[in-house]
Amino acid sequence: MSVSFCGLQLAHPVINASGTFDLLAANTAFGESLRERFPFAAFVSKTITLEPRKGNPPPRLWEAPAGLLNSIGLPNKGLQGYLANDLPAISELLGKVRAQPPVPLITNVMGSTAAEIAQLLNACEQREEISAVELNVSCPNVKTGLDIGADPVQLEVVVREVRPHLSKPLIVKLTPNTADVAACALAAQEGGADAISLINTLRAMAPGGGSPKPWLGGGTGGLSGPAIRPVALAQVAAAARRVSIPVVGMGGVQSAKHAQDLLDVGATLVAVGTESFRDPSAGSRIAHELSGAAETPANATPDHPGASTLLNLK
Ligand code: RRO
Repeated sequence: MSVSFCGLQLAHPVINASGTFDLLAANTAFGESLRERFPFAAFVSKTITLEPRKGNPPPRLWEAPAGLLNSIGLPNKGLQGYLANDLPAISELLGKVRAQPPVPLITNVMGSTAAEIAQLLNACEQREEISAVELNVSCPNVKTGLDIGADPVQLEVVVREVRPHLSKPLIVKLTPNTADVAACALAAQEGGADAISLINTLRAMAPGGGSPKPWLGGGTGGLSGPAIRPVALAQVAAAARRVSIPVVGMGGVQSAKHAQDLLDVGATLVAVGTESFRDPSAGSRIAHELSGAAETPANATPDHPGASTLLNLK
């Protein structure tokens, strides 16, 4: 089950999607059992920006049919707050996790210009607790950031410009809110990314319940969860066909079957996101099931009866 990813040795192919698992809160809630059975083979931090951000006004969440809409808006302590407070705490905790090989930390960063991103990468370069960086060019909840990731030409220019600021592996997290995700994947690779990850959430809106004002404080939000799983599969497959660097696939993964589907279309790693809110141990459950998944014929246990069964069509 162990996997080599951008020079990192991982115990298995399951990691977390950025922003979907608060490690410090989970430690307070689950303590020793979290350290005993850590759900992920690598830990990805929530997105960090240069300056502190308060995030979007509430409400920030809406339960969609088969999914979750978020308009969190990147609340974080900013680079200095992260380096001084969260990074030491996260790294101390990861050091106490009983896992072999140890669980590396991937820090997720976002900036609205190449100069800002370069500053973030410079800081990550200097901290040995950080094994790799994921560059978020795909948050649907802020005006900046999305455009860089949606336009392959701009994306390649930015990745190429910031690349020299980091000798560690650089993963570029792509947006699904673009015309041609495979072109963006290739642009990230050509700019110098060591890996790509996808998909982030799909831009969506919750109704205002009779009011023209939408429910979420930020207006629109990002859709995640089972609803986006087929979109993720299509986009991961398209991206993996176009690039030669490793791909981290995510989007609605709830079971080993869903993880295996992404691995089958070319992902090297799979990230679990929304499912961890429902079941914080989902990562270890999926990794465990995945280790035996090869014994199950691909179509032996369909996870959905399918339209023909539901409609009683033969
Ligand atoms: O914080 C957020 O609102 C957020 C981020 Br940074 C992201 O990358 N994806 C998302 O759905 N929400």
